[in-house]
Amino acid sequence: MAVFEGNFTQTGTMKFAFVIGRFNDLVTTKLLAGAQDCLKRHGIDTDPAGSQVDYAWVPGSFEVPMVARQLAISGRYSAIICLGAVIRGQTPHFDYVAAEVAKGIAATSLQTGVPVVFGVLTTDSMQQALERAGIKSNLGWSYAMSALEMASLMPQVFSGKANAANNGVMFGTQTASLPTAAD
Ligand code: INI
Repeated sequence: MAVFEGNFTQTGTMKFAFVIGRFNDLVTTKLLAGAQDCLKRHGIDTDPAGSQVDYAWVPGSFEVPMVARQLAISGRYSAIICLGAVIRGQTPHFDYVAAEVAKGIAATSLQTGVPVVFGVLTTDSMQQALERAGIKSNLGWSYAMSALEMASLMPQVFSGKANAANNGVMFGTQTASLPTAAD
């Protein structure tokens, strides 16, 4: 039998996409910077002109799952990192946006088999959000770590081989069984 476990060392062939909400971009740009720092320090070229990381900006967290799903279906990525900041206001709007983005990201991951990281802060105040986006710690860093781990783990799970040599490679032929854009 086998132990399937991700690692953080064989990152040369990995490809990632970020989907980032512009709403509350004071927070989301800081989450992005933290995540990029983590990827860079694990050997990944985060330059948008390079071959390892793509970036998609969307108006707000509500739109994040739609774009994440299309990117996942493309089969081009080892993992997708979704970043957003949903901050409670005076109305119930927060609850609708937070619920939909969480459900949408979970569904995208489950339906496609591509790891989709839930990097959306849901906080009661801007202060709480900023504390988690760099003032105290930067959760963007942790979200990138989750992406690296899952990008390394999933090929092992798919192949049934622990520490498979194809660590982190996108799912290649397995995209044939993914839902299509028309689904
Ligand atoms: N989008 C966010 O990412 N965070 C929020 O806090 C937020 N609030 O509170 O309204 C928010 N709203 C915009 C939403 O995500 C959509 O972009 C908009 O409704 C258009 O579909």
